[in-house]
Amino acid sequence: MLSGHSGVGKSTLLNALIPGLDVRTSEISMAHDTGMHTTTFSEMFDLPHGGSIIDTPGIKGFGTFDMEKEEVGHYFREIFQTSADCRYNNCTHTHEPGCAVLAAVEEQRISQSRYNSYLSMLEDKDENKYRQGY
Ligand SMILES: Nc1nc2c(ncn2[C@@H]2O[C@H](COP(=O)(O)OP(=O)(O)OP(=O)(O)O)[C@@H](O)[C@H]2O)c(=O)[nH]1
Ligand SMILES: [Mg+2]
Ligand SMILES: [Zn+2]
Repeated sequence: MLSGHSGVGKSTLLNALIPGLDVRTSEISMAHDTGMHTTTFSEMFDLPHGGSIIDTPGIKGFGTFDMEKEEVGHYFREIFQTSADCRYNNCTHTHEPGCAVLAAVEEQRISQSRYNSYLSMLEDKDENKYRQGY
């Protein structure tokens, strides 16, 4: 069974092992310099010299499953504290008027890199990167 992070080349290896097989592989994402999800379900193939091999979908990063989108900010101490001053209590701190977190990032009271990490975790939720069951 081939298992490992998404984009490490599991399906590419499989295509190399089985002549004629053309399992879908993905281009390296230019934006993140990493592979993108390609294999979406596990599948078993017969090897030419006997035996079988299973290709599985890889995970893209550490899982933030079991966490609601609105909850992501709670795990960033300074974002959580600052969010008490946001105008809306369901503020996602991305575009809302009166967002205290955006103001704090602007004024460098919250570090840009921490805020970027927050955004990338939100984005993960949007893309539904993490499959059920992981
Ligand atoms: N440079 C380099 N690129 C590779 C290698 N193996 C795979 N790639 C490239 O990495 C990208 C992702 O490969 P995949 O085979 O789709 O990755 P995967 O592990 O099956 O990914 P998931 O299906 O998302 O789990 C493709 O663009 C491949 O061409 C390698 O050994 N070297
Ligand atoms: Mg694959
Ligand atoms: Zn906010």
